[in-house]
Order: sequence, then C-alpha cells, then structure tokens
Amino acid sequence: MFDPTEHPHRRYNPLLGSWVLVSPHRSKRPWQGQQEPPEPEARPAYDPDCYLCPGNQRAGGVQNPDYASTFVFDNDFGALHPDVPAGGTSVHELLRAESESGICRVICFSPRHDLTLPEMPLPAIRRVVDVWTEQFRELGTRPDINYVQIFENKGLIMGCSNPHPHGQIWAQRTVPAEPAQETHQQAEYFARHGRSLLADYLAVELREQQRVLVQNNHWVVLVPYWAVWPFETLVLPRRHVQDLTQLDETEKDALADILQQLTIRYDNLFQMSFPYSAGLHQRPTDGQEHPGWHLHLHFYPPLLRSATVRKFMVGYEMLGDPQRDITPEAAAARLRDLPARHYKQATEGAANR
Ligand code: H2U
Ligand code: ZN
Repeated sequence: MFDPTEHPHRRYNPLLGSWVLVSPHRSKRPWQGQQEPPEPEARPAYDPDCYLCPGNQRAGGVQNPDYASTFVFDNDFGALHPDVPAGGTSVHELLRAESESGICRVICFSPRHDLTLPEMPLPAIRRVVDVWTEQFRELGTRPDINYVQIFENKGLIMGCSNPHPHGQIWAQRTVPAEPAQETHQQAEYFARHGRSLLADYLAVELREQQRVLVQNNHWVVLVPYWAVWPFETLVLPRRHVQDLTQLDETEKDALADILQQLTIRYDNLFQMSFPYSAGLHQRPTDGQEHPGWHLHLHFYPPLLRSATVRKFMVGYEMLGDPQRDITPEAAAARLRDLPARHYKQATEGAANR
C-alpha cells in the first residue's frame, strides 16, 4: 500500500504546472556536508557604516534622509532603467535579444538597523504593507510597467548585502517567467471552473488542516502541498483579490499580523534570524483583466535541519525536477508547534524576572 509518509512520490504544483519529487525516507540520512557559519547576531540600532541607516551616505554619494519609519529610494545599481530604447537584435532565430526597461527600488522597512520584520512592532509592519501597496499602485499604473515584483532577501546565505531590514522592487515592461506561468495556470483554472485556483486550494487546506500553520480572520499561512524548500510557506488572503490595492484597512492590519506570526515562528525554528527570499505575487499591471489572479506571498527559506545545514538545488534538481526530503506535512507540524512569542523576547522576559 502506498504510504506518502514513507514512499517516494511526485506532487503536482498547479500554480506552475510543475512537479516536485518527495522522498520522505531520505531525511534519515546522515549529514557530512557543508555547514553554514553562524550569522553575526547582535547589531547596533544605528550603524555609521550602513548605507541604509538614516542620515548616512549611500554608495552613489546620495545622503539618506533622517527617516522615522520607512524609506524608499531608486536603487543606485538597479538592474533595470526606465529609459532604455525599445528594440532588439536577431542574428539568427536561436540568438534573440530584446531591450528591457524598468525601475528598481529599495525599501527600508525601519530606521532601526538591529531589527527585522519579526522583531518590529505591529504598526511598523503595517507601515511596510502600506508602502508595498503605494508602490504597487504608483508603479503599476505607469504605461511602461506591466509587472511589479516586490521581494525581500533576508540573511547572508540568501545573498543579502546588508542586515538592515529592507526589501526591493523590480518593476518592468515584461512579465517575468514565474508570474507569467502563474498567470497562465490561474487563468486556465478560472476559465474552466469560474473560481480562483487558490481560493479552491485554500478551501481544501482548511478542511484538511494538515499543512496550515497560522491563520487569522483574513489570512492563512500554510506549507503548500507542492512545497520545494524545506520550510517553504504560502500566505493566502481568504478573500479573492488580485492585488494589494483591493485590500481594506482591516485586511491590511491582518496581513501585518500574519507576517509577524509567521516570521516569529521562522526565527524560533532554529533560534536565529531565519534567512529566506520572500515576495508578493500580484496580477500583471498590463491593462488586461486578470479575474483568476489571486494575490499571495511566497516564503522560500533555504535552511533544512539546523541553522548550519541548508538545502541546495543541485544535481538532479538542476537537471531533472526539484526534490525534498521532509514532507510538507512534517514541516508544517514543526512550524505550527513552535511558540508564538519571539525567542529573544522570551529570554528577555526570563532575565527581567
Ligand atoms: P540586497 O537586498 O540583496 O541586500 O540588495 C540591496 C540593494 O541595495 C542592492 O540591489 C542597493 C544594491 O544595488 N544599493 C543601493 O542602491 N545603494 C547603495 O549605496 C548600496 C546598495
Ligand atoms: Zn543600517
């Protein structure tokens, strides 16, 4: 009898139309591979050498204002520029290039150099949600921008250049591959059923309760059935909306709350500032209707079994399909059972007593 908790199997990702190989038995294998060095923990509230701290000079020579909550600026080394001439080259049908234009921005989440999302007070996280919304609205209404990608790289091992809490926006003329595939899959499902793929998926998850970690009145966080990264999560609004601008005030408060709940659990997993790449997926801003699009956030953390052992996407995963060793159900149970209070606050509380 097939037992998905023991036997290798493939799971379908309906958002991308791809598959992931799940090998539960492999989590028992010994590890003699690379160990990540611990990330330096204690940081000052203000770092005179940080290019994101208030009042400091950035690499380009511009001085940051003395900002008090969030601060957005055009990336001094943006991968995209707004004023690239349209055009392309085609030496051969196999050698094609086309010009691409866009805008890259950096968002400082807080003036405090020593904080990250899980340690920020709720109103400060809510302010970040507001900035994401304003940025999506502003950039998305530009005729030369057809897709807005908002994301955060957190931690040295995710290639983040600076521990100061910040995220990025890359907004561009074309829709990149991942959201384009999600657009296709969601549109196809909507055409077939007249309902949102992710609303239907959420209903199944709420019934099964096996992969749900945390929820509030408006949002649910779960380890998706088709998760690739060990502790990958999907953050879903209960209401079917295409983008942040459609959320009401209560839903935005609730988003800040659910992000705090999730990132606290992440930090508590290995009692460290938990690294990840995370981002919002929203409808393309190409002027088309996207009735099937359902706003969501992905969190892709690389750590596997401790603060020092990470998942690599190599070998079979580069050449075949992605693969995972612990089941999404086991990962969800681990995260669900963690304390709701941040481990640093818990020890501070103990010290004060
Ligand atoms: P990370 O999120 O990967 O750490 O990137 C930070 C961004 O900040 C990066 O894209 C930009 C880099 O180009 N940056 C500036 O815009 N100005 C600076 O003075 C340094 C870094
Ligand atoms: Zn700083």
